[in-house]
Amino acid sequence: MGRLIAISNRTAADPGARAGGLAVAVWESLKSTGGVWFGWSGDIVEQPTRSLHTMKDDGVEFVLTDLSQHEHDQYYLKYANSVLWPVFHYRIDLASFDADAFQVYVAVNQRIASMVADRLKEGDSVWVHDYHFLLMGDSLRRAGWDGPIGFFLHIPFPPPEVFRALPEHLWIARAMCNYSVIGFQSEQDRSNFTRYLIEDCKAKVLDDGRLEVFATTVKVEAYPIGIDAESFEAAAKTEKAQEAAERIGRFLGGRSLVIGVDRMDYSKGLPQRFEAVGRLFDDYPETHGTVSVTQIAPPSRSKVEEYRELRQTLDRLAGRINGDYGDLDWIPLRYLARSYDREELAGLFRIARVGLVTPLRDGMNLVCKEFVMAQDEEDPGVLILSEFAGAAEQLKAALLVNPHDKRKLAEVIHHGLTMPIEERRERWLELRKVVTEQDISWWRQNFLKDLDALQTGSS
Ligand code: GDG
Repeated sequence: MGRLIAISNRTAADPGARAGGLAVAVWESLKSTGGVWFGWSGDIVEQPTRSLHTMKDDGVEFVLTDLSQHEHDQYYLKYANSVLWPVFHYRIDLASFDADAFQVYVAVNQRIASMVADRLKEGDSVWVHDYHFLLMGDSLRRAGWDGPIGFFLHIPFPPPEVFRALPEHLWIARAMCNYSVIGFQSEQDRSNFTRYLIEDCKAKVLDDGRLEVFATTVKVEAYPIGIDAESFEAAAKTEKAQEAAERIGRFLGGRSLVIGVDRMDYSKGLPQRFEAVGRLFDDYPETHGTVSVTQIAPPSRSKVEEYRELRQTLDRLAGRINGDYGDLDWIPLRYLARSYDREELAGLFRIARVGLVTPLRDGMNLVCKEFVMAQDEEDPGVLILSEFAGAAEQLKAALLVNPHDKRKLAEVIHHGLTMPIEERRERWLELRKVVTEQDISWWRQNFLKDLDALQTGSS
């Protein structure tokens, strides 16, 4: 294989950012091919120049650009995070449509494409990540690159009826068809995108499954992303993990722990989850004083108005539940708006009786896979998973729920808390098998195999 060239908004240029599975997976591929990783430096400057930050680490080159304040506001905060993020999570109601922001989004995709195109060599394969760069394939083609370009969307792709709400839907879809391979997290996303291309763009499905559309062919597949299962399992057994488990154990005093860990984002279904927890305490008095729910929710993208509102809603709901049910020696629902180390999270997952992962919509959701790998095989906890997370297509042995149905969710939490050990083990073994077999390397290899096949075909 030739060099792999990765493009993503944020890169792992900072060694501290390499702990996550995705960063490690991309890093490994880049290392083995002497590849290059392009993206945003994370800095905002008055006036971005064409001067780039470059650095080399372990054979991998990073080429990073700053964003201007205007680009950061329009491309990143507005178009990517206040238009694409809500619409792709089926939340047209939260989108702030903005034609000017789209123009800046186009310009940033083109600017980064030109900085990439200058450095591409024959034999390279390009791998673009996520919703910040939907147009990158098209921009690279315009800049003269005709080699393979793969694209992986980490968030959901909505049904055509929702996608059409985006004023720029046709522009975006047409641009996306310049990718050679488009990877989605789930069959649901793949079928949503394919249906849009068939209904709106007269796409034809070829015998080999590829789509013929806009006078080109594109491979559209689901490649569900995994985690570094082995390393997360090991993280749960570290000293740091044990210390975290002991700390929370002192607080629990023998009570059962129900845990949730999510970035504070409206897609994660936190208000609905809190309301279901309220129902749990309303409907099952035996949980009073015997069950403690801890939600860890590190704030994210705090500049966007919806996140501030979400924070207020959660404060109000937690206050209500604790006010109604709390006692001198019991806090029913603890909500911690801060982040913890990966090992600490693993330690908390390990001693939890129930893991609550109930997004309203999620591309994949990695937390549920991490929860599975952190469990103690002698006494595994129960995973409650939203049917609207991409992971639900793989993790069928979880207790699958509709997060909007709060009464039912309360019932399922109760069921999880009282599940006999035999059933817990049986379900966990099945979940563990899927998470270890379909891990991050499996994902990366599947995607790159399909991208490489095009390289071979084109050479
Ligand atoms: C996007 C898609 C898709 C969370 N709190 C802390 C912390 N985390 C870690 C988790 C997990 C990661 O962040 C979150 O990943 P998710 O998959 O749950 O969600 P998104 O951030 O929305 O990710 C998603 C993913 O991309 C990958 O393709 O699965 O659907 O939305 O690893 O453990 N990590 C640390 N402290 C925290 O407090 N260290």
